[in-house]
Amino acid sequence: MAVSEEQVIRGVGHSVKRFEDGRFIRGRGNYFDDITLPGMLHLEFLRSPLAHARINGIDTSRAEAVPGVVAVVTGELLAQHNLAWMPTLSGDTQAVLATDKVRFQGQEVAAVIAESAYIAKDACELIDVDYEPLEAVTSPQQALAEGAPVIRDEKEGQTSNHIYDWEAGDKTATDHAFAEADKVVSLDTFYPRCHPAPLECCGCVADVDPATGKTTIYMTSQAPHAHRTLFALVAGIPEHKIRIISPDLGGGFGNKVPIYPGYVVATAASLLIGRPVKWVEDRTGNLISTGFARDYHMHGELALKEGRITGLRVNMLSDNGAFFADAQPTICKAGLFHIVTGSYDIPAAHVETEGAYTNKAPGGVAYRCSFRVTEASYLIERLVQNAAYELGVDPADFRKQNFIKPEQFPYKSATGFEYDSGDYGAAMEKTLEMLGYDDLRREQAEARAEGRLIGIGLASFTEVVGAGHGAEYKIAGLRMNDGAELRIHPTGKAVLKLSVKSQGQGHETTFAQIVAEELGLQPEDVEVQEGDTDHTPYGLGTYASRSTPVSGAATAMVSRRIRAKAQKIAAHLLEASEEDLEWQQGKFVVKGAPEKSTTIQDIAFAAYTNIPEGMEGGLEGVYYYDPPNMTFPFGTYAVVVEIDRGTGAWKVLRCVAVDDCGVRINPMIVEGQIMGGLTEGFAIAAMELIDFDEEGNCIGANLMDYLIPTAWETPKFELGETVTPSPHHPLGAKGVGESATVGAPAAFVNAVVDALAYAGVRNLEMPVTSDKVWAALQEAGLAE
Ligand code: MCN
Ligand code: CUN
Repeated sequence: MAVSEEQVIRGVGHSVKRFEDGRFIRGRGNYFDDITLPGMLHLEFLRSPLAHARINGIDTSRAEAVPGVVAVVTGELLAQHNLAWMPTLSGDTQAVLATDKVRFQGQEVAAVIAESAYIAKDACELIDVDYEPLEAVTSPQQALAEGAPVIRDEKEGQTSNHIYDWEAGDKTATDHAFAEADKVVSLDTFYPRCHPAPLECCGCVADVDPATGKTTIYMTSQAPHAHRTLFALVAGIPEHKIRIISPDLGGGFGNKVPIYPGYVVATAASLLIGRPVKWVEDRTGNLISTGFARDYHMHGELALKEGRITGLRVNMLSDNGAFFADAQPTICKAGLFHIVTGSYDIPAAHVETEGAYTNKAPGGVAYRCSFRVTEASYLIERLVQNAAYELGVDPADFRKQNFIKPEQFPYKSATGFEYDSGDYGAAMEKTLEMLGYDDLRREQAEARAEGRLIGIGLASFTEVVGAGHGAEYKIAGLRMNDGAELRIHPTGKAVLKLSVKSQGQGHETTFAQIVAEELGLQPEDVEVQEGDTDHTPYGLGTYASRSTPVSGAATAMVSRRIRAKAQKIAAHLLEASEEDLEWQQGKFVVKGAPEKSTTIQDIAFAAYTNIPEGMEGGLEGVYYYDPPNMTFPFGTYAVVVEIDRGTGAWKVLRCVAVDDCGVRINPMIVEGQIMGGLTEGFAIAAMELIDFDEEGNCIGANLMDYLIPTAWETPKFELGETVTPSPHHPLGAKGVGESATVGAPAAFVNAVVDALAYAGVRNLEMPVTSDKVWAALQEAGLAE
């Protein structure tokens, strides 16, 4: 059972191939749609064709008469069970099925439960809804204008479409900085609505057992424990009678954080009918009704004095759709948008935000960004580039001048964050070196002389990921901390159970590596289990790149706790005192007597068979980790583009990305995360757009209209790294899952703007499509 001396434990820092891929590449993944239960029924929604209309009546009789239809559920029926409305994660209410009005196109109006999904779908078309169309409100400016129709007129005291005001920072100090400035640079920009669009849409199988009362819901959930608690609170089902199983997920990207009407109606239907009910969302349903992203109108101003940024002022207007359903910590009305000071040492900043209801789908925040960090990062990185142009200095030099310096960490930002660690200059230098920046700037000038337009864009982002700590960061009253439960079996094989839930991030591999690192087991000997609330410890789930910062820390801590017990057993086995033992990876050795040692495997066996007098048997534990702070990963990205003066099309010549996420547990998986994130960041900058016409019709309701990138469009990425450990994380790791999507959009847009900046162009709006570039070329007299 002994581990040979030479055997390397593949713990932290090893690019272990992903264990989960064995089943995925064999087509043996287990998704919710693979689940078929005896007697299972199928649910389909009738969705509203109108963005805003009063419902005068719903006639379900024709649908009910269809053979195979078991029930037609309307909001009125749900209202009898007090389920027509549900609370949102931002403390608002959201219609499960429309009762009084429809408030966005695609809103769920009624549901048909039938023997097959096809019957249900056909029957939906036989439901007659008497709509009285109302004026549609499709922008927050329109929503807040005098005389706009009040969308949420069902809410007591709601007389306008205003949702919230929120601010951060010091207004007086900021005003002062602007009064003293020798230059002010401002930018108005819009971060448009886009959508995470995971490969697998949402859905569930709800199974309420009439005999036992146990409710089992197989659902596409990034946060199964939080969802179970909310189900218990809202539906009044005792929590121990609810079991949520989040099986393999085909991507999430934030889309699977909110609770959607589909889960609620399927569960209510199963309860009422006494048979399992499956709901499978189609692509259009996913794109038009589930958690969208962004939709932020931003105005930013930098106060500049002697080449330094002395102040930042931001006004933001957010379009939240028909229900304020952002998934975000309760105290943060605009998420973590106040990270907008970014990587810069800005002494004074003030951020004012306002949210508005519109006749659009609810649920903003999702899509690979820790609660509005992308919007913030985009704004500051665009502003900083423009400031460099106005000062006539190089954008890289201007950033370096204004970066928070390594010796300033932990750094208190003007909007209230405490950055844990960073070395922004190092990441920047590495990027410039990989890029060959100085040569490239020369080539850019030469190319321009020949009439070619080349642009170089930089973005030095700082993220804030890994929420909590639990005292301040709560969602719907639930503290943001997470658990890990570890059991070492007698033969030294382990099972690790987690509260977080992978959607493709490789947790089964990386978390096993953390145990491997701490206990000297091989990662293959650790099975990682997630997603089943009956069998995993409590915690708030996977989003905001929080799995490594929170559950990763819990895993390290529970492993250390077990190691401490193992040391006691080792002392007993070696007949030595505990203090005389030294831990070497995988074994305890008697100090000064290297021949006297016992392996973790031997200790595990003894834990069940040969324990010291008075000790409790077994080798297992659970740890709930409440992080003292968030982690602040960062990096510098650089993009080089060339613009076609004949069409406005731009192509990416280079994309260099240097990331610092502290200690990397699995470098290969981290690189995979970054490449995926860069692809999405590129797509947001270049093509992804959920738009609406004046009547509130969603343009972007299918993958012909909503463009997601394929391998064909995706540029080649060159990756680099620096390592600045987080001082408060037990392994020094920071989250990384969203970094690239946060940092990349500004780098791409900055590159295109940079190609045209010499001709006075200062802004292009995302997605930067060729027609927008073409218009800019024409205006600047550069079109060919
Ligand atoms: N990792 C590591 N070393 C670090 C940091 C992370 O080895 N210093 C590893 C982790 O152990 C994990 C992966 O990288 O295997 C991502 O870790 P982390 O940054 O902790 O993020 P989460 O696991 O919490 O994942 C969430 C994040 C979010 S919020 C979105 S959105 C997103 C993303 O991950 N959605 C994804 N990446 C995705 N990747 C895939 N394939 N699919 C999604 O839906
Ligand atoms: Cu906001 S996308 Mo991820 O945090 O699930």
